[in-house]
Amino acid sequence: MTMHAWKAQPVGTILRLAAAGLLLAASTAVGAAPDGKPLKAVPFNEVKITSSFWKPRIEANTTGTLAQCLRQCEQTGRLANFARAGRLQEGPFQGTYFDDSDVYKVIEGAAYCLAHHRDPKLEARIDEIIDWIAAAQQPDGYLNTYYTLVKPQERWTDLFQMHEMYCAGHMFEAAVAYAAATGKTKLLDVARRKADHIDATFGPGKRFGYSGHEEIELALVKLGRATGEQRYLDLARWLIDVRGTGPTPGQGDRDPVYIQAHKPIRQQDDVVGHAVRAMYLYAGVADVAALTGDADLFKVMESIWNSVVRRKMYVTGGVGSRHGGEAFGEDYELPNDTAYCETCAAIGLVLWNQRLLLLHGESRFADVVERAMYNGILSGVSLDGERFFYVNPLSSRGTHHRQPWYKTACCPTNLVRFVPSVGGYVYATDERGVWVNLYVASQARITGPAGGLRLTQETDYPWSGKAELKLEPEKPGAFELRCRVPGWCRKAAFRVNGEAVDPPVRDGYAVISRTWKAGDEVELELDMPIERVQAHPAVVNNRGRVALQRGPVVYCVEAVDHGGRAFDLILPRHAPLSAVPQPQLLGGVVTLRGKAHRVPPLDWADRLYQPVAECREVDLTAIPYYAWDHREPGEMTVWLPEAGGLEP
Ligand code: FUB
Ligand code: ZN
Repeated sequence: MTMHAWKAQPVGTILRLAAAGLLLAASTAVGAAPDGKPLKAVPFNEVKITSSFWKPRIEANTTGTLAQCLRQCEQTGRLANFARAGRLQEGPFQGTYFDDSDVYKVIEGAAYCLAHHRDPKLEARIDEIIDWIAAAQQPDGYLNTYYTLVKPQERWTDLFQMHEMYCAGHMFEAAVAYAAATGKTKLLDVARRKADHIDATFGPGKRFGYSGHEEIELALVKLGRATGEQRYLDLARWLIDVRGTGPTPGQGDRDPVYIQAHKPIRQQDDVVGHAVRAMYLYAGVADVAALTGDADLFKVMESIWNSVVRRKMYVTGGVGSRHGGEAFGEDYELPNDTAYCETCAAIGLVLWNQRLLLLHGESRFADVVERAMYNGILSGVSLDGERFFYVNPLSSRGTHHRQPWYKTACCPTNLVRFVPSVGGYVYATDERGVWVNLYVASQARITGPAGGLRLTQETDYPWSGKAELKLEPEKPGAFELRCRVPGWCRKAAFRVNGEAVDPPVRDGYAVISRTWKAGDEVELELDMPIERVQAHPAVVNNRGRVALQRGPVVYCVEAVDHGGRAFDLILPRHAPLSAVPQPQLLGGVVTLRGKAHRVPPLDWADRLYQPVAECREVDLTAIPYYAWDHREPGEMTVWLPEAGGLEP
């Protein structure tokens, strides 16, 4: 379906799209990328996760994160705000002006949980919340509890700061997800009325303005795709086109760099400003580029991608290094202890790179998705799903801990919608074949170019680089099976039905072309050694330091494994390290073990300097970064000082 072929779709169509899983895809690229290779993600509800790594996390998301988010939304007045704006209850607005967005994100997360498992009690609870949301909608379609309860005369006067479009965007996403998961369209109807209201207010020949916090752009594309309503797609495009061409309402002398409005989008080539905003914006730009095939937008994406991934991204996939403005810093400004790395920004990075992957079919984008997923995002949530990091530093003195909730609760409510949608990042299709983008044990139902296919993947990834894929096409058919060779992997071996094959690798994918029949098996072995990784020398704080990585997992050391200290460990370059499975530790991890050097504790009373002391050899244990802060608090660091870089 191209943009030009779209027309308004009746509800029946939405339900058919939902039944086909099309509204639950992590992102669906349609339209022509310049290199002509758009992919379609296999939606997560067609991918049953069997992975012993991901399954417990998806379960903890329902039992821990979702339950916690619903409880908190109730206790903090976020839900009551809707009842009050809808005159179902008396009372003032409670909380912060963007809190409506949390409720919408929780509904989106609940919808994904329901798509996995239809739980009538949960569904009834969400239906009730949706009734309150519908009651809060004003006769002209406007819906924002802060403005309705606090400043009804000031709607749309401060787009720079006040998040009205941001909240609307999250509502659109929730509405699409809930309709797709349950077939119920009450929230979708509310969303359409709200989108119609915005469309009647802003656009060519109407009011000028764009959101200070991007999000509505990608959400309008989602809503446009779900409803077939061309106006929503046009509005998304317009909001992107006018950004930075003039001040948005409320801007005054506020800094446009903060909201990526310092230049029109087509002139942007460096990622700047608030990190979450930037990631959402570029995800929306990728969506619009997919719909329009606009070559200029593809060029912008490439420059911005290089700026983020080659100069401003942490080894964990965290982005946005500065606390001030929650923002990107200069090139190579990647401090460890003061790293901001908001969980939402890492999720935004994944949303954006997934879209680029689907547009271009190049594994470098999946590499970014994977890096952020296993490190900078998963660190954001405790193993039981009940506590969260907003900020994800790469080193800590032991005072930074996950919290059950935050006044600004964007991160928990982003995690609740991200974790259950992980299955949507695993497979994709195009007219040539089936793409395996991530290695996650799963059973998928895929409609490929040669018809229906059941694909079973067995693997212990991310702890092992071995995977077995069993294909069961409904009928024998010729197509390509493209298996990603991750950027971290230097050697990959493949066998088809037990016979070694040497497929060509294109754009980071091994392409196995043949006529597939039921029972065919592909085994792959990605060499997964422990790597010492170094940073670009311009990252001054990492000079002389290494990070440990095995496969997609980045490691750290914690004081609890090293007699209460971690900052004085030094890793000799040639000290052997081994990967040790520890099923009982931290939900089941592979630790890295070896010997390190440590400066002995010295007497520092009344001294600021003293001669160096001989180091001692000590045992070193590194754990996956995502699992830190689950035991006794203490020092933690990802980057370790390294000794002895000379050849042995
Ligand atoms: O402004 C809404 C959310 O709160 C942003 O995305 C986060 O960075 C936090 O500022
Ligand atoms: Zn956040």
